[in-house]
Parts: sequence; structure tokens; C-alpha cells
Amino acid sequence: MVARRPTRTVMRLVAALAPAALLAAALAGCAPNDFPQSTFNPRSEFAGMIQSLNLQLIFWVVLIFIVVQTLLIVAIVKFRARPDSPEPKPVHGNTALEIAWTIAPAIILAFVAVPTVLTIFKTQAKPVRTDLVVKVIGHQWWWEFQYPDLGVVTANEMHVPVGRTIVVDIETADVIHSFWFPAMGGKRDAIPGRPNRIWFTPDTVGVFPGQCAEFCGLSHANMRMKLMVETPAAFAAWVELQRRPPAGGGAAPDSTAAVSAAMALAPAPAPPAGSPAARGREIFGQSACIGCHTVAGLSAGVLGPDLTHFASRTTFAGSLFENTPDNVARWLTDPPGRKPGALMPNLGLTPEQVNALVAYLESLK
Ligand code: HEC
Ligand SMILES: [Cu+2]
Repeated sequence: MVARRPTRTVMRLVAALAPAALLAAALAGCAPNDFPQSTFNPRSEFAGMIQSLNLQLIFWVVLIFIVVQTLLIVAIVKFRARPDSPEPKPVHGNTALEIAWTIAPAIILAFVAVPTVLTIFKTQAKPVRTDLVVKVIGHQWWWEFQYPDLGVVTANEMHVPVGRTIVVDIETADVIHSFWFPAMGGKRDAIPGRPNRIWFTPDTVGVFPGQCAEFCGLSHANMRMKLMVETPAAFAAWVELQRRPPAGGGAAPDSTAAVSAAMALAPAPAPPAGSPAARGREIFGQSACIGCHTVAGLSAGVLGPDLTHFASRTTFAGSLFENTPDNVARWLTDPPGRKPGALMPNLGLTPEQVNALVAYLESLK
């Protein structure tokens, strides 16, 4: 029995629709706003250089594609075998042809190589200006940001002023990570024992997502971060807040005490005695938290993120969760259950302890 073959009409329909379907699939990649981590939305001079190189290469690639496909189609149609056509003449040993198809690719490669190498030199060069230095330290699986000249330490959300050249010194506390904000430009690895550096000048105010770009273990995909590009005034206000001693008192770090005084910034008021936040502070100060976390004036742990101004951050745990009381409560109840492999253990806290701790953490503005 002969299998039924699709009718000609069906075949024609498929042939007509296939290119349309392919085109639709290809064009779906062109909606820039649906892909916040797209590399095609440059927002700094560094990312602009990569974009321009990319477009040049795409130009040559498309040109080559069109030329080759045209020749191929012409050859198929024009020289196809016909019932009475003679044997084709062999071209083996044709010196002119062989020279041509050696030189042509060499020229094409030169058009690709020269802009590529130039861009590598430009993006690897020393920064022309340094307006702000940020030291970023990759940890399994979160990011630490230190501002050595401002006395600020924070995690997972990097604040920078727009239009200023940011020099980022990249280090790691454990394995290899890679620092990558697609809107700002290329990736740069955080390698043990080998400080790395990248610089860029953000040109647009906004929040840009980033992410570790070098596989670094179980929660590599959950090692995200945010770049908050702010007006210089908003950035200065953020810095002021970050330098303020935290709620709950404790001394401000020495270097910042004088500055806060000069800025007339009073320490945030301590949580009123007997309040859930005060109870939370007490639990925090008496449990394992202080071994891993810093809250200025209270503890000095360095295994986990600095929590001095935890409530001023919009997300936590590698920018994985929105910073809401519910999410923080769920986190404290079982960190590795919320984020696979998280290096903060489940401390077996009771719901009362969790609620008090959440109240305390959310008071750390
Ligand atoms: C053994 C060390 C350790 C202990 C003990 C510990 N933590 Fe953590 N904590 C971490 C690490 C590591 C992270 C980062 C986890 C990640 O994002 O993968 C973290 C993250 C956090 C975060 C999210 C911070 C952010 O901005 O991303 C909070 C809040 C937190 N811990 C609170 C606490 C509290 C409260 C306690 C005490 C009840 C505690 N931790 C005990 C290591 C610890
Ligand atoms: Cu990583």
C-alpha cells in the first residue's frame, strides 16, 4: 500500500507560509523594550563602541550572504542539468579563479579584523577620566559594591550619577564571576587574585539590569544586579543617606561621623523600646546574623551583604526578590529553599523571631 502523499495544494501553502513564519520569528527579536538585557540598547560610550562594531560586522555579513546566495541561485537555475546538455568543462587548476577566491576572503577578513581590533584596544584602554571609582566584589551569589572615596558599602544595586565616567575595579571573594550590565557594554571577569577593571559613562537616567556572566555554581542564574543611573543630585542624596548611621543607633563609622555632622545628618532614630523593630535588633545582635553581616555600629560580619541600609534597597539576594516584608520573611525562614545553594543557612527561626527581624531590617533605611 502506498502512503498518501500531501497534495500539491498543501505543499504550495507550506511553501508560501514558511518564509512568512521565519520572517515573523526573526522580527520578534527586534522589539527592544521587551528585552531589558538586550545588547542592542547601548546607554554608554563603551556600549556604543560595541554596537557600532556589531553593526559594521552585520553589514559585511549580510553583504556576503546576499552575494553568495545570488551566485548560488544563478548557478542552480542557469547551469542545471538538462536532458541534452553536454558534460560541463572542469575548472580544476584555473589559476585566476584560485587566486581570486583566496584574496577575496582575505580582504573580507581584513574588513572584519581591523574594526574589531581597534574596538578591543579602545575598550581595554585606560579610562580617559575618572569621576567615580566603584569596587565591585563578586560573591556566590550576590554582588558587593564599595565606594572607597565616599565610605559607602552596599549590595546588588549599584548607584551611579549620569554623565560621569565610572571606573569599576572588579574582584572576587571566591570563584570566577563576570560583571555585566549589557546596556553599559561588555562583560569583564572577576578573577581570584587578579583585579580587573572596566569603565563606562552612562548617558541615560534609569534602572538597568545586569547579571553574572560566568558560570559560578548553583545559583549563578540568580546572581543578578541593578544599575541605578541617577541625576547627580539624586546620587548625592543617596550617598548622604548611605553615610548616615543606621537606625538603632550604634556609633557611625569614624570616617563618616564627621561628614554626617558636617552634612547636619542626625543618626536615624533608634526603634522605640518594646517595638517589634527593637525586639528584632535584639535578636539580630544575639544570633548568628552578626557573624556574617555588618550593620554599622552593631556587627562586622563580611560573609553576607552589608545590611546597614538594607531598607533603602529595592531588591535583595542577588536582586532576585523585591524588598517587601513578605519576601524578607520568607527569605529568613528558609534561605536555601528560596534560592538554591544560598550560603545563608536556615537558622530555624520561629515566626515571632522572623517578624521581629523583618521589622528591624525594614527600619534600616
Ligand atoms: C553563615 C552566614 C550567614 C548568617 C549566619 C546569616 N546570613 Fe544573611 N546572608 C548570608 C549570605 C551569604 C547572604 C547572601 C545570599 C545570596 O544572595 O545568595 C545573606 C543574605 C541576607 C539578606 C539579604 C541581603 C541583601 O541585600 O541581599 C538578609 C536580609 C539577611 N541575610 C539577613 C540575615 C539575618 C537577619 C540573619 C540572622 C537571623 C542572617 N542573615 C544570618 C549569610 C549569612
Ligand atoms: Cu557569579
